[in-house]
Amino acid sequence: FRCVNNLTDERRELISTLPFELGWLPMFMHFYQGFWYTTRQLNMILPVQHQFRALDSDIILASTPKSGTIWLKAILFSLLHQSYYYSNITVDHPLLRKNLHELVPFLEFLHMLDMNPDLSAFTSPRLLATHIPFGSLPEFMKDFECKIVYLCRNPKDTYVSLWQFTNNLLPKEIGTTSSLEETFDKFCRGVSMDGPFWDHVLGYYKASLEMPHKVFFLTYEEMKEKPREQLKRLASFLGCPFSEDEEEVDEILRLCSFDNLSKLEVNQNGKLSTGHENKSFFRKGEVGDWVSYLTPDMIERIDRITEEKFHGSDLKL
Ligand code: PAP
Repeated sequence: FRCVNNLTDERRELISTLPFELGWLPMFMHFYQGFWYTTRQLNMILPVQHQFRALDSDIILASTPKSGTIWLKAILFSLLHQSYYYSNITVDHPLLRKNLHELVPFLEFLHMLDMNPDLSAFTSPRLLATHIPFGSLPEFMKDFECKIVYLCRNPKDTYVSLWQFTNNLLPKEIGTTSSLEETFDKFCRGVSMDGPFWDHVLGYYKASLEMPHKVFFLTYEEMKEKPREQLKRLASFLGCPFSEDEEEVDEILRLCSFDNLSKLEVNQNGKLSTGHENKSFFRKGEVGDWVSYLTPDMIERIDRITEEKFHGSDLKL
């Protein structure tokens, strides 16, 4: 627990009762309410569960880690501010100056930085993000009126993206890479940030079937394949459909493209207050990069798990 600030005695006591295992980085992960978290993550999630008060107008972008959250943050932010910024979109859009994780913060981080964050400065509707699994969202959000947009990605690309991201976080003295075999085994056993990956996806998928007007389910691959259609679907779900003139759709997609965002000065050289380099959120941005990393055995294992976990649902990733 030594590397975690703000760990109250109460949280320390709770965490010490949970099953734990060494994580991908040289730190422990804990099994809480069916999912795995680092100590630091749990220290952020516990206060959110007790303190976050949603507004009916809130829009929450929920996602599995490394599913393209930052891309969807950009898209949702642009969508919600389209009339306000449209006239200046290419000149003075906030996306051109700020990292998306600052413009659309994770609930978990807000509550870590400040025990009672003041969200009143956010314009309505508030756009916030989270990686918290559906079943662990704050209790009163179960009867929520706010809308949730959920994003996930095929497990093989998710794994590779997470592995690459983790390698960037490894302390220099440990070396530059964490073992692909070891982390892959952990991922398959569910021991990864907010894992098991498949349970995370299923939780939101079921919620989207039960409450389609409140939970919108989207995959990275769908967004890549038919971005215009998906953006229009998103806009009508959020109650801000586009006019007949589809120029705005294309303008938002261009503004939020990997090519555009990754080349911005702020995303090439900026850093978050957490110490993460902005560029680490823009690696390749492609579907199917896993073919360069996974062996046939690994592919067979992960595909089998996906099939077993999603059996009985019509989910395909
Ligand atoms: P997070 O969990 O740390 O928030 P997240 O933003 O969900 O990360 O995912 C990062 C992935 O989205 C990266 O994938 P890769 O490692 O396979 O390359 C990143 O490159 C990709 N990404 C970021 N921006 C875009 C974009 N505009 N279009 C498509 N993919 C993108």
